[in-house]
Amino acid sequence: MFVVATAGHVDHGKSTLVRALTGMEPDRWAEERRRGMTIDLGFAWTTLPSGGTVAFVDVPGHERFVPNMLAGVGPVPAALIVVAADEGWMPQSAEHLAALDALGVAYGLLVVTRADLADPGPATAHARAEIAATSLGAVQAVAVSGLTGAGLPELRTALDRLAARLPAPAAHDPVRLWVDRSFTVRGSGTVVTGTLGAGRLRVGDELELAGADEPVRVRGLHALGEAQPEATAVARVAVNLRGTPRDRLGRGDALLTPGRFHHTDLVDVRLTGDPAADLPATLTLHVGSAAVPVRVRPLGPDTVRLRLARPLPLLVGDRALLRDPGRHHVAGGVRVLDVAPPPLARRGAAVARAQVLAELDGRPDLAGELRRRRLIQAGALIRMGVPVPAAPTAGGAETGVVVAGDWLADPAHWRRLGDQLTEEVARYTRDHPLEPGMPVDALRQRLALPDRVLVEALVRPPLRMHAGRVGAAGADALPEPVARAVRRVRAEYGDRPFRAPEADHLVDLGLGPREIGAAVRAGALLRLADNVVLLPDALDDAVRVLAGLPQPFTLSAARQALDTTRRVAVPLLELLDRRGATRRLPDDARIVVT
Ligand SMILES: Nc1nc2c(ncn2[C@@H]2O[C@H](COP(=O)(O)OP(=O)(O)O)[C@@H](O)[C@H]2O)c(=O)[nH]1
Ligand SMILES: [Mg+2]
Repeated sequence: MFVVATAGHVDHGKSTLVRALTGMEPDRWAEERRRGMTIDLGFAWTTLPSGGTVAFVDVPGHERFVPNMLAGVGPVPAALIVVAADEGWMPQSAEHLAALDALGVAYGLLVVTRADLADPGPATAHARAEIAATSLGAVQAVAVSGLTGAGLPELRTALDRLAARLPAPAAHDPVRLWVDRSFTVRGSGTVVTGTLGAGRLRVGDELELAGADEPVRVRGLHALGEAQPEATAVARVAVNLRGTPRDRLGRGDALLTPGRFHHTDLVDVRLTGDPAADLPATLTLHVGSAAVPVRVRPLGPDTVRLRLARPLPLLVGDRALLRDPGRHHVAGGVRVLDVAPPPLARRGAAVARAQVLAELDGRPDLAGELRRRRLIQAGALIRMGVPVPAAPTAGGAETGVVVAGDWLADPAHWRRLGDQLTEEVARYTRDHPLEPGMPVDALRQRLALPDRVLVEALVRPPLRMHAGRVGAAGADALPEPVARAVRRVRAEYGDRPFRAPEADHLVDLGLGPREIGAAVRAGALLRLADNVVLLPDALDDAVRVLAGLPQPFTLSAARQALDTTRRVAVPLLELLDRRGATRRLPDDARIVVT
C-alpha cells in the first residue's frame, strides 16, 4: 500500500478529488458534509492501474484546522498538492507547502483542480515554481476536474509512477504508530488508526503506550476496511486494543515496539529552512500526529534546545516543525540532533553545546555518539535511534565498541580509564600496603563508572582481579614489610617454636595489629589470641609432641613438653580441640585424637 496526504487551500477541491478517485466519502462528519468543508482528517483508498493500492489522508485546508492537517501529513511520506485553477496559489497553499518542506517530504504531485472553470496553465506555473524551491523539488503536474472526471486517468497513472519512486519501507524497523484517531466500536472496545510508516504489526503483539505502565495488546487489525492478521509498512491501519480504555489514548499518542524508544521532553534540534531570527520563546512542536507546546532556548545560529510540555518517543534524525499557533504560521522545520542532551548547568555550557551541535546533522553516528557520551549501553543508543551493529566486535576497545556486557565505550576514553585505573590501584596499594589490592567497588566509585563489570573489563595484566579486589598479581601474598617481620620471627623463634613473642617485642619486630592481620590472612603467622602468634607449622609440631606424652595428659604436662607458657599453651590446646586434633575430657585432661 502507498499512502499519500492531500494538501492545499480550503475549497480547492481536495475532498472532491479524493471522492472522485476512490468513490469513498472522506468527510466523515455530518457537520463536514453539511458545511461542505473538511474539518478533520478523512481516509479513503482505491486501486491503481498497476493493481497497487493507494490510501489517501485527506486534510482540511482551512487555516483554523492546520493542526489537524499537520497530524495527518506528519507520518506520511508523500503529498498531493491541490491548487484550484480558478483561484491559484493561496495562503494555505503556501502554509501547507511550508509544512511539507519543514517535514522534509520529498515525494509528491501537483494536481490543479477545477480545470473546467479556468485555464490551469497560470496556476500550474505558479505552484510549480513554489514547490520547486522546497524538499519536494520538481514535481509532475496533472490538471483535473473533479466534476467532469477529466484528467483523472492521467492522475491515476501519475500516482502509480509516484508510488514506484518511493523508497522501500523499513519492514524490520520498530513500530512507532502515531495515532490520528481513536474511537470505540461496540463489542470490540478501543480502536485507533494511524499510518504505519515502518515495521510490522500482528494480532497478538504487545505494544508500549507512553504513560501506560502495562503493555497494550493488539486484539485485531484492519487495513483497507478488512480484518488482517498482520500489516506491514507502509499502511493505513486500524488497531483494536484489548483492555485499553478509549480515554487512555488519542491523537498524538504513539503505539511503540516495547523498549525501542526513548521518551524525551528535552531535545536539541537544528532549524531548517529560513528560521526567523526572533523565534518566539514558546511554540508548538508538531511531530508525527502529536502537537506539543515547547519552550525554545536558542543555542547556535540555527540550533535550539526544546523543552517539551510532555515527553515524546523521538529519535535522532526525526523531522518535525515548529508553529506559532497565534500567528498561524510555520516558524520552521526541525531536525532532531539529540534526544538525550546534557544539562547546561555550568557557565559557558551553552556555548560549548552550540559548538557540538554545529557538527551534527541528525544522521545517527555511532562513533560520534560514543565520543560525546564516552560510555553508554547499546540499548540506550538504539532507543535514541542510533543503530548499533548486531554483533559488535567484542573486546573492541581499540576499534571502538563493546567493552563489557552491552556497554560501549569511546576507544580514547576507554584507554584513559585504563590508565586511571592503574594509577588508582597504585595509589591505593601505597596507602594500604597490607591489603591485597583495591576493592572493585572503591575503584568503580573513583572512576565514576556506572557498573562494576566495567571495572573488571578494565583490569589488564600485571593487575588482576582477586576476591573482589584489583591488585598486582601476588598482591594477596605477603606485603614486603610484613614478610620482613615474619622472617625475623622465624630467625628468633625457629628453634623454640611454641614460644610466642611478648606484646612489646611484637612491636620491636614491626608487627602491629594490621601487620599481624595481613600475615595471618596470608597464612604466614598463626594467631592464637590477641597478640599471641606462632609460626604456622607450630600446630602440626605440637600435635606430634603431645602424641608422645602418656595419654591423657594435663595442661601442665603439655606446657612442659612444649617448653612454653600458659599464655601460649591454653589457647593452643583450645585451638587443637576445635580442630579435632585433641579432645578435652571431663576432668580437664586431654588426649590426642588419632
Ligand atoms: N467545477 C468544479 N468544482 C469543483 C471541482 N472540485 C471541487 N469543486 C467544488 O469546489 C468546492 C470545494 O471542494 P472541496 O472538495 O470540498 O474542497 P476542499 O476544501 O479542498 O476539500 C465544492 O463545492 C466542490 O463541488 C472541480 O474540479 N470543478
Ligand atoms: Mg476538504
